[in-house]
Amino acid sequence: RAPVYLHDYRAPAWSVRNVALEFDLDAAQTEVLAELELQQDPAQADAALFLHGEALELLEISLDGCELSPADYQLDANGLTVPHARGNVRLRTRVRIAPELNTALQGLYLSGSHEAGFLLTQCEAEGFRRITFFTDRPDVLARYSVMLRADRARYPVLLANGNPDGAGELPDGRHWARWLDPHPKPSYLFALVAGKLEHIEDHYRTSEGRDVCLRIYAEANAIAQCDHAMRSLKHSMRWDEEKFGRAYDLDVFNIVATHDFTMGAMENKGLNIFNAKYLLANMQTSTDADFAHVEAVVAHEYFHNWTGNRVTCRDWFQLSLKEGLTVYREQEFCADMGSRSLKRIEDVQTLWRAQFAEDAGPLAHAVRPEHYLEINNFYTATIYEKGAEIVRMLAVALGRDGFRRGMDLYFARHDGQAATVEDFLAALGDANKTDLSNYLSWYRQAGTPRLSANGRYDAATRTYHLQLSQQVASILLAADNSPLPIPVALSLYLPNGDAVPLRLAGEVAASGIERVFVLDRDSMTLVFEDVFAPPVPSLLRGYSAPVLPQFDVSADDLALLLRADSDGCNRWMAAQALMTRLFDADVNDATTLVAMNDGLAAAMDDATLDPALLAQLLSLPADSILAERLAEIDPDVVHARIGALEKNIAMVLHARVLARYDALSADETGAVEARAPARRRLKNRCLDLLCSRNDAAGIVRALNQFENARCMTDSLAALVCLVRAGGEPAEHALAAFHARHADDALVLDKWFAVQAARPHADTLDTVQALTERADFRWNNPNKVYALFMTLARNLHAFHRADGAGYAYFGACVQRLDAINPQVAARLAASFKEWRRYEPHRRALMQSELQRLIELPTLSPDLRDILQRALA
Ligand code: B3K
Ligand code: ZN
Repeated sequence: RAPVYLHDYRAPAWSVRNVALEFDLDAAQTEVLAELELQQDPAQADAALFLHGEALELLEISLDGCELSPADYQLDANGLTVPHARGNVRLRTRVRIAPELNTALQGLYLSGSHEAGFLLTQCEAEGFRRITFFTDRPDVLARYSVMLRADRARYPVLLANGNPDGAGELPDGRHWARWLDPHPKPSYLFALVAGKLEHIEDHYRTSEGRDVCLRIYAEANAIAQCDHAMRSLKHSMRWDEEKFGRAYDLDVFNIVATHDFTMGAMENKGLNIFNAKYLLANMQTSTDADFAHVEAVVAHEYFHNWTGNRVTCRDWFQLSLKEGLTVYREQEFCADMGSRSLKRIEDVQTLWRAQFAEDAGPLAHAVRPEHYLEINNFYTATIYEKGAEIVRMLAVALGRDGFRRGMDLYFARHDGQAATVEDFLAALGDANKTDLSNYLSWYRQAGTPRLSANGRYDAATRTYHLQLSQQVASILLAADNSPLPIPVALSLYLPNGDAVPLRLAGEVAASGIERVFVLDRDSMTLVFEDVFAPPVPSLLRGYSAPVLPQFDVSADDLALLLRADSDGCNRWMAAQALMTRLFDADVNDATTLVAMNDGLAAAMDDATLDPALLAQLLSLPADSILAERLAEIDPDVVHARIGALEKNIAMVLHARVLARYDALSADETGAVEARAPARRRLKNRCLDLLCSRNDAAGIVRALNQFENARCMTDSLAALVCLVRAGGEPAEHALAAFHARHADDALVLDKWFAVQAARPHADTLDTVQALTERADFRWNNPNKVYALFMTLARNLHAFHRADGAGYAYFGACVQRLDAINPQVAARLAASFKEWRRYEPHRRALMQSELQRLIELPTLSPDLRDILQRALA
């Protein structure tokens, strides 16, 4: 397979105006009749008509009503060429596909069992070509009319994009339904669903006066768990109207839940399809985090209706144009629905854990890459999370009203179009009479830039000189290494905890205690006047740019921010910085240790602090972030240092933690109401700390909480503590948990994951044994991720010194590649940091990667990851 390059982009030689599809649906064999109204670009009059198509059995083909003979066209593994077609033509094809053999879950496939399952589609990025012959690229926008026919008993519900356009009976127990989508769309947004599904229904009246019928479909045993998703959907619809002036544009909005889905969810026009994990929610079976995920993903897919569907991407290089922007919108929605600083902390955690690691290794790529081998491998933390950070920087730099003006212009200009990142920047810039084209460098450069800050206080003149400078990432891949525009939101704090009114030299008056300065050169110095004591700078407030901070501040400065910063995110960043310094010093740094311990104790004594923020202040940075601090990663060292740090916190804060746990535990009601999740979060972080030294006091509480839990959050948190401690209580709790939830696939995923996470070398054998169980399915991505994504993060088992973890994991990737290449590729990316490890493990990982890449049969997806990882 040859790489695709951005600079090779050409407008489509052939476009489709209208398409009429007819499906005769059946799990074993489905026939698809397609009538395409094709139009040739007059500027490309020599271009042969080429349509993508994969794994399609061509039964019939005609051009402008004339049947074609095999001499009139060419078929190969990639598609169909009709050399003599010219101008405007009507092409009709009939193909046969086999949904139930489709384990890759791209195109039309079967969810669930042969007897009771239902049919559904996943087309992004290039799955539509596995349904019919088509110009399967995002810049071909067509109007779709879809006729579905199927056996009524087996497939009573028939759904497709757009609005319903009639339904009726057919002979032999069959029936039909027709759907019309008035909005031209790219093929990746096509969807259909057919099967035995229940639904819940609600209504929403848009600001434009349109009555929309909202339905969520799920299998009968899950339909009672869809209410939270429905609420989230209505909140999202309202929010997009209020915050972005975007209303919904069809008469129906349907969502369908499936247990068999490679990704989280899919924004198909008017027919979103969800991994059940991100749709179903219930206090007895879902954690508070699950509830939050459902809200976020429902919002995300809904927001795509404007950022992705109405304005789509010109080509897949622009993927972040829809994904980064939609993640940003989702983040803002969640911030408005709950706690803004908490949401920001969680997003920064994800960015640091997933994106920074990606950006520092061989799979690093720009937010807008220049080339790809397999686009499905680019649904990454960089495209999503870093992409969202770029949009956030633009929003910070433009301010709320300026950003809204820019978005309005973006929608006005590009509605109904396939756009580019340049279009986006131009619209935001033009609406604000400013040039934002320097932000393009953020889209073009891979790697995480560093931001350093050095302050100097001059007591004589009462001035504070703050020098900010940026350094490009060492692994810079793109040719473009120009300085980046970095919005730095900052405040200055005096030792007493007051913020300084900010006045730069030359300004007449101070304006506010927080300001944003855009560093768009290698370095700049800000001079603040009327600063009456040496201040502590609070930088990147709200984490205003996705950079690696390298600030010259003392442990005492960090302690001040941890105590006094009015920005919750920066309080948390200060705590993280203290913990990171202690990790670096293997906890042997008395000044930092005192600063952290005192800071955390003070936070625990602050009755006004949001319990969820306190829980975050008490949490260590993720293992993987701390591991990155070492010149060569030795999992044993990482584990030992983290253990020492955790035990120090547990010991120093023991009395406070115990008291807080007991108080929160006595108050627990198991409710969903707004403040309950924050309290549970703190309670369970306390439990975690109480159990970290295997003290009886902790284990007894964990057992008690497990037995008496009123909600999944509490029962799972206790189970995690018990399993980590091991022994009989762990076995007992695991058995009880399984017995309670044996029929619930999503809860079983948790049960699998908890075991794969146990910090012990033997976990490898546990995982192997778990795959032999009847309730584990190799062809179900959720089960596979529960075991293997978790295993890959397990320092003790995956990184076993004897290499057994790598060998076993590699064998599983190999096995999965034959089933679902995208899943195999995602798992294989877990090896991406192999070069960062100490020599022994590095060699073991390398040889496993080498073994895999030499396999005789390998999917393009997996090969792409292996090649890049080894390059
Ligand atoms: N756009 C989809 C992801 C499609 C995955 C393709 N392999 C989900 C989302 O980002 O909303
Ligand atoms: Zn998305």
